Amino acid sequence: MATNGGNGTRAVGPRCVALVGPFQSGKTTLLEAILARTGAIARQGTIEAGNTVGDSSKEARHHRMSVELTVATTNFMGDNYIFLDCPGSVEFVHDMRAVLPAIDAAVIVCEMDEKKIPQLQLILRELEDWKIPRILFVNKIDKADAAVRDVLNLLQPASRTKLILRQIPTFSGDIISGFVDLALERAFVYKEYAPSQVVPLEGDAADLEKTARFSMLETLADHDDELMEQLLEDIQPPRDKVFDDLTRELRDGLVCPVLMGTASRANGVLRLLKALRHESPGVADTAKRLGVKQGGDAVACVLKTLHTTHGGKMSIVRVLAGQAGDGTTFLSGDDEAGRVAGVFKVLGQSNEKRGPATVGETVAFAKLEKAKTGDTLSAGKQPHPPLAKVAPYPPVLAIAITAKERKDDVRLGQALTKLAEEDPSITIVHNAETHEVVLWGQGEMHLRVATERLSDRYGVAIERRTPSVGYRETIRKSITQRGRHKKQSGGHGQYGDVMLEIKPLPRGAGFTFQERITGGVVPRNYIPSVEEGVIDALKHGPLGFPVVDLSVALIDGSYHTVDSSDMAFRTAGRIGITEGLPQCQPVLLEPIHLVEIVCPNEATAKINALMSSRRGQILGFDTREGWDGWDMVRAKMPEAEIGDLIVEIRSATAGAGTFTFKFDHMAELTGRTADQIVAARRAAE
Ligand SMILES: Nc1nc2c(ncn2[C@@H]2O[C@H](COP(=O)(O)OP(=O)(O)OP(=O)(O)O)[C@@H](O)[C@H]2O)c(=O)[nH]1
Ligand SMILES: [Mg+2]
Repeated sequence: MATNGGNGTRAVGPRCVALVGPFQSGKTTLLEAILARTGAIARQGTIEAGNTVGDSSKEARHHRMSVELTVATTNFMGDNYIFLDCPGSVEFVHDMRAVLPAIDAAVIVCEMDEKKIPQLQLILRELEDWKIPRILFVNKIDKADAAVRDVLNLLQPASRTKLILRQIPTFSGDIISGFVDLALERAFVYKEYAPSQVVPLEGDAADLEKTARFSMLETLADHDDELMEQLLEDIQPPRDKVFDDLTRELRDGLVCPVLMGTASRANGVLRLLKALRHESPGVADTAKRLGVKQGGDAVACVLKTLHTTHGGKMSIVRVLAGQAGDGTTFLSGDDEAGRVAGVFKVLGQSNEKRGPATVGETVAFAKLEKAKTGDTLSAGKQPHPPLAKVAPYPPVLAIAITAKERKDDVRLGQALTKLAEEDPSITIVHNAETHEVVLWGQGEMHLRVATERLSDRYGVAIERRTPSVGYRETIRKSITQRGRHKKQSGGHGQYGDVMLEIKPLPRGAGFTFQERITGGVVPRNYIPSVEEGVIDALKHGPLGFPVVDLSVALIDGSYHTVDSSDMAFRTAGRIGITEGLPQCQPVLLEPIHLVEIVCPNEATAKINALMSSRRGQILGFDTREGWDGWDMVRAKMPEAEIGDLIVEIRSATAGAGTFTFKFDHMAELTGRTADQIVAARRAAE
């Protein structure tokens, strides 16, 4: 039935469709309904029973939310489909963002919930930016009321493209019992876990249908002059023309159709599948959008990287040209990505071995040891230019971790490498100064899941702490201080004697060392050792922190022909500093960062208050460029206060706000706060 596709044809070949949308809108439940409806699974599971194909990892089940991508293969009316169930939480958004470039279409699952509009807007923007054809599925219609008639007014502000209502609900009493499809002009009543039943379109519903259909056609006519004329002349356009327009305008990203249903009862699911079947584009359009030529060697895009307990490393890839299977060697850029050792069909946690993958298919390739998420793989002699690598958002929250048992240190290192490979939105930083391993991520839950994976999947129990703040100390007063090291204990003695001039330097100047020795009172060859001793001592000042912004000059001293040595002068230098600094009025320095917060503008006042309450100095706020209804607040803020800032920003903005920060300067800190920090440091030592 090759009708009503763009230019008259339905897309062919396997499709790759992502299920995206705000947190908890019902994506995983919708996937379940789709899989049951298409026969991939026998029975529709539920989140509550913990038996869904999506969210089947231990962490997802435990938290009752999606914490990673789920891939599911099915077949609908003879076509292969891969559905990518993406997490809705902003903390796990990278798994969604990484798959977007290579998909054919997205289904945005949303609710009639005003609070979730900013989140919806964020997701729609990403899809709009990538020019991904998209369909909105308004879920949880079983909980909706008459306000559903206003659904477009609620949702339109989140979308820069025009939304187009494809279905209107029909009521039985207060409850929505079915819908009218405005393109088909047919009425349906919902049946639980079964296809909706066609019923006569009559009475009120028929009148409402006429009006709603007219506005659907008007929107379509914005991009079709012929249709516009027909509407002006009151001519009913033929049904095929309406479908052709819907298809073309969806594929070109000119409109975003809105369907509705109840995923938990599989209502509205068949209509959604049919819209995907007839109207959404296929791999030919996607390859064209990405600039991948057909007819040559295989080209594929890595959507996700997994380390499985039994199969080793798996790369979820979409093949965008050619064919690849066991033994195919891939290049990624100029490097070899590896050789495929096993092709698998994926359904949630289960993998089934299969033959080579051809254009359009999404499969798991085993053992591509060097492939990374986002890589463009080429099976030819030449690398393929990178298609679209999505950089993760900069991390916003950190924890310091250590293996509970020393013997696990090496395994922890290996596990962290795998963890970061699976999830590039995690960053691991080794802080040489504090000897901390710091795990940076996208939020509390993200980091919690990361540590659960370390213990459950990789068997490394860890302890977590708040990471250290990068405090420093400096001095306010200059002095001259002697450092003398003399030891006479039989045989060779030790002798070193230096006079040091210690002076504060301006903020940011760091450390300088000079020598102003006259008459060789300290022989040349010992001077570097004096400097080493000084540097040693500056690592740990009288307040317990590294000392910065000072100059030390060696101005005098004495030596002994037999007993002096590099070692002795090093010790003398160290003693001079250790004894001198406490007399220089040491003062604590804390790092101050420049923070930029973006938020929907109704939250701006709250954000300002939040910044002030955390010792932030607000520099100003402005509308966010290119973002209607959003602001950007800029402030300077101590690092110590940034710690869990994201948690409060999210709670003030229904999860939509976020921030970036970068180091600005070190500032003196005195008084109670400083005393507490110094006392805590002493206690820790
Ligand atoms: N009433 C009603 N509840 C639903 C429907 N679909 C899902 N739910 C419930 O909504 C909650 C979230 O469902 P999920 O399928 O996990 O939602 P999700 O979008 O996958 O969530 P995240 O992936 O964590 O963002 C669960 O308690 C579901 O049972 C629906 O159509 N109607
Ligand atoms: Mg989910």
